[in-house]
Amino acid sequence: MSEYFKNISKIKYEGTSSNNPLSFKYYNENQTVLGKTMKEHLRFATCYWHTFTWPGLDPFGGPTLDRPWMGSGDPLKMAELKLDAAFDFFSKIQTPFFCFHDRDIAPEGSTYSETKKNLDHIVNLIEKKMKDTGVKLLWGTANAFSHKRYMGGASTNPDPEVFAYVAAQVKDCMDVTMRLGGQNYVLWGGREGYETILNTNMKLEMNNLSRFLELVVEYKHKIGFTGQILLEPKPHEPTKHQYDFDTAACLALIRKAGLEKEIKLNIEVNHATLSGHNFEHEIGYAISNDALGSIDINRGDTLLGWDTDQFPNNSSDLLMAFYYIFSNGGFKQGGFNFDAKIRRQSIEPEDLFYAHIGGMDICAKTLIATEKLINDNVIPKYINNRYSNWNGDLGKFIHSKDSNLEALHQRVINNNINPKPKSGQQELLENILNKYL
Ligand code: XUL
Ligand code: CO
Repeated sequence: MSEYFKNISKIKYEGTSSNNPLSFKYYNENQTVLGKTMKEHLRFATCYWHTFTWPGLDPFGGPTLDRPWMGSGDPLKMAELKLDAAFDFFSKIQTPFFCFHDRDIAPEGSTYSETKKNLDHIVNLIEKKMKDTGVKLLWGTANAFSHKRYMGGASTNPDPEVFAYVAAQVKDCMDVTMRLGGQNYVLWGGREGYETILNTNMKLEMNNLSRFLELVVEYKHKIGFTGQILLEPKPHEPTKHQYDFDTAACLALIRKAGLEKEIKLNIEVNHATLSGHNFEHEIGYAISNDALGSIDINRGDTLLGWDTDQFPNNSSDLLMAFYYIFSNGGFKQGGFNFDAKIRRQSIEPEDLFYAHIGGMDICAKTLIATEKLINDNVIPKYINNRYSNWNGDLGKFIHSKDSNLEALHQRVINNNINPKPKSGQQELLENILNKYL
């Protein structure tokens, strides 16, 4: 048990009649929904970076979160203190998984070798903590965006030495992720984009990014890592134009490298909205292309145009995305990672618990609604009916090898084809959905 969370005990399910703020109202890990327990379906992960490393900065203000491990002592000792608190938190909030960046768990040293030594030291401790607590690793990732060497990008940097450096860093991080039994490895290209076309060779940068993806996949097979490799789309922030803008842009990158069988996507709610889509669109697009790997569950703020990374709190933002995910079998290796942070005024240890309890409860509540929506079979009924003519003679002919523009031209004339518009029934469907919220 850590000193920092010593006043908080393991969070229990108490149901909606409970007034205890440190209890779950909907998340009952052993409750069966859609044939599996909530724990098995939701596969929640706490993220190391926002929950334990972010000090409460914003562009105008300094740190507000006064955690004991954020003091000015020996950085490695601080990392150990943070680790104790983190595993105490995971065990009490009961997310079965956690996720990390290499630099969240261990400090950067003054040389590459020193950094690696720090990482190995902490990973030894993490391995022991994972054994003692049973908490598992959903995914690991490398921070290739905070240090100034990466200011012009990592694998898309104009300097090949930076490419080599990030290759070394990702190799170590993949080794560590595999050693800790990670079920996925995530690539989020924080600065894999550019600020101005005035100084940018876009073609070279994209070729280099493609080469980097090839090297990652090749190494995965070399070491026998059985986790999924996931690319995480984000349109901008920190960089103005990012090559991994959204699901469609990521799929284009993956296809450019010929790796569509090897790389899937980690889709984040707030990144979806920042790219001008909504979450369900990004989920639906990925599933339709057999590319959904995992999700980062959070939300933005409609009045703020940046990545506020708030905890989810609204079922109507999530229901259709959940519907898509769970009517397509849910996650096997992926999960729900809370890539979310508390507000900078939420300075007490309890605030971290309230945030995760709220996020886990809203996901559980939405999962229960999703079960009803799936079992009532209402949406497929409308969709199947809308597309039903594709099962008929003409639909089949269009996809047959006998069809071509001339043959279709002939059919329109011979059969006097004269399509009649039909209602899309959007309002009716929105009213039906309302019953499940
Ligand atoms: C940044 C973001 C990252 C990735 C992992 O917006 O979402 O935390 O999830 O690097
Ligand atoms: Co994320």
